[in-house]
Amino acid sequence: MILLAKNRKHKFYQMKISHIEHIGIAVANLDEAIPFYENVLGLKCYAVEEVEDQKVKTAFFKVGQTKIELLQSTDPEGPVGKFIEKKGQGVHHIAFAVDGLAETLPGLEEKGIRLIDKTPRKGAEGLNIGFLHPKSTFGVLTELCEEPK
Ligand code: CMX
Repeated sequence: MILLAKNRKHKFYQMKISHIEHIGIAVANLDEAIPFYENVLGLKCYAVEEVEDQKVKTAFFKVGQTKIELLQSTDPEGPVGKFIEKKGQGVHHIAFAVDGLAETLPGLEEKGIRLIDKTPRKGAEGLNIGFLHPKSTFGVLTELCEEPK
């Protein structure tokens, strides 16, 4: 009953996810992690990019339509530096490709989801991105991404 009422309130808002855009994995050192993905898993690292405002250096691999994004922190006080300090290396976030990111974020906030980014900003590979806080998403840091139009 309560759920029905909630859904009715948000009947004009519909999230449109097409696929998992990437999975972000925090590693201590890219130079040590990349050979595992290339030589053991047989994937090809097609890009290495530093995202200064996120205090990370990233390495990308394609797995079908989805990518693996390795994240090495460039600053112990950055989000990935703090994550590794607290939890160690491992899965850091999951990113979904969505249509209409700018409309999606306020729609989620209206649903009571805690946003890290209230409006889209630029992420790796030129995508527009927005993060949802892990305390609102059952412990999984969740990113939404959209190709710029
Ligand atoms: N996944 C799940 N939980 C996480 C987390 C993650 N990746 N990062 C932090 N947390 C949890 C912590 O464990 C902690 O939980 P407890 O309070 O239960 O201990 C809580 O969130 C707060 O953590 P914190 O260490 O105090 O860190 P902050 O609150 O300063 O920051 C967060 C946490 C998620 C808001 C911050 O990391 C952030 O803004 N992340 C989004 C940006 C980002 O991660 N950028 C790097 C990737 C960039 C890219 O892909 O290009």
